[in-house]
Amino acid sequence: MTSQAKINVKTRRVKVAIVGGGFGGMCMAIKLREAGIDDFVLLEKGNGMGGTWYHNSYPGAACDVQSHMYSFSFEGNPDWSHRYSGQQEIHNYIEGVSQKHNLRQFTRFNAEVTGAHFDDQAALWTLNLADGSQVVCQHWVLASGPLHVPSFPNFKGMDSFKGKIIHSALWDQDYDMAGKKVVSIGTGASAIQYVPHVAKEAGHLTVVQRTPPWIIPRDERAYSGLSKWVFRRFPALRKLHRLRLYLSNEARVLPIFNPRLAKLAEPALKAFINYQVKDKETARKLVPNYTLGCKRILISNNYYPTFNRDNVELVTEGVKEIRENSVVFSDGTEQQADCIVLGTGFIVDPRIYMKDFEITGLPGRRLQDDWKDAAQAYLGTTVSGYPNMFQLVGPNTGLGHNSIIFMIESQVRYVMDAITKLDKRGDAWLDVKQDVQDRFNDKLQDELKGTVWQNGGCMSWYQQADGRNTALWPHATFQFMARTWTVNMKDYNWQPAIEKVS
Ligand code: N01
Repeated sequence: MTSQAKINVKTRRVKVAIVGGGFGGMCMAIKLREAGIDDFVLLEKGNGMGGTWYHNSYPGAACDVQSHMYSFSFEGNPDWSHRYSGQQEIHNYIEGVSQKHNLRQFTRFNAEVTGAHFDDQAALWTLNLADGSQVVCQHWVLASGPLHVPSFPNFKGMDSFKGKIIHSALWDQDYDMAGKKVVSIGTGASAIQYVPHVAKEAGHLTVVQRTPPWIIPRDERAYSGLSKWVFRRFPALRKLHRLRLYLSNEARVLPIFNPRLAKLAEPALKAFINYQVKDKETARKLVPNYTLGCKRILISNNYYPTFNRDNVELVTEGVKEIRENSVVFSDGTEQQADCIVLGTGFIVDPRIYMKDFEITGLPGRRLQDDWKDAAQAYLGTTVSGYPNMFQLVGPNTGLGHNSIIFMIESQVRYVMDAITKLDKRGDAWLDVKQDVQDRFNDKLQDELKGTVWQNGGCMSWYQQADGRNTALWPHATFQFMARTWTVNMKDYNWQPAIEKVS
């Protein structure tokens, strides 16, 4: 029986299926349309476009990359209100881009993909969806991003808590914190953004810190009406502004390779803490004990001053247990709580968050098995044994210093080149050679050894439990762009179309 014969009535057949409607999936869809390929579907598990920027709506949610950089190069927006935009403004931008390119017409919302299986006889992928339907496609692009499955800590007694528990990525807009006793756990990028806002609402806020982050001042400013007019009237000047921001961000890559350089900036940042926090003991607790850059460097002007408020307390003891109405710390102290806010981040290891997402490739290949030791891909985009499957922001393409949209655009260009070359050759699939992928990853891991992420004296979400960094690209972003500019034919096995084989 051919695989076509197995297709049920709920099956849709397309050339390309995209999984995820965030910046990555949208970019892919736009570039397919520009290439004249309308035979695709975008599958989004949520009910709107924007991915991270659709789901993360906690108070104070904003981007710590400048707006003119954190937007598509081909969809510049002269009207950004501030150097750094809030979630709502970014989401409005996303909606505008989506409308301009008619992306909704190609999108199925509430469409959660639960598995993907390759049929090498038909040279087709079948994607299974949670509602029981299937999509059959020649290519599929996994654009779900690494930061979409919230991580819930498993504290003793957590189930017995009678109050409200809110995760930063699943904010309950209807819950009123006014006058409540709130315990917030975690001090990462999300927490430092919502803490100042929660502090203003809550009766009492306890901030539980396991590891202090390094925080640099936010060079925030509003764009004047004149700047916006100039950017609108002279797009070249807007592009120049973007280039300037790009280069200043890119310069941050230097301390990553030279932790001693990073150390030089630490005294100034300690002074920043002492300047902003009145209580000396609290200020001391807020100083990190690892090298700047080892964990993501955060930016804020209003996080530290929050600790000058009478209703805010910093706790550095670990959480021992949670009771019906309180949180107990490792030193035995107990804090009454109406609400616990979890700023505890995301499950970022794809081997864990994709454990129920079965992917099978060429005969005998299962991604969970192939990634048993570590998630690996070639250029973060293709995986040997999984023909015509592409990932955006896959292994080792994350950034600690610049806009991820730059990486996404590079990857999408690469995927488009792969699809175009395959079509031109009339082949059925392309599959990256295993030795090419292995050499790429061995070299990458060697290069990571000298970086602040491995030598900076911290553990971060950039690393797997064994310390291996499968999250970040350890070079300048233009080096990634150069590597992904075109698909090198020699890196891949090209499978002639089925008709030619028989
Ligand atoms: O998550 P995180 P996040 N007990 O993993 C603590 C992006 N982002 O949501 O450091 C006690 O960074 C944990 O402590 P420790 C950005 O890429 C971007 O804040 O592991 N504490 C840490 O303090 C970012 O990196 C923007 O010791 C526990 C915190 O929880 C990524 O999202 C804005 C704990 C988790 O921090 C994730 O950021 C927001 C436990 N059991 C987010 N478990 C932009 O502006 C965890 N923690 C673009």
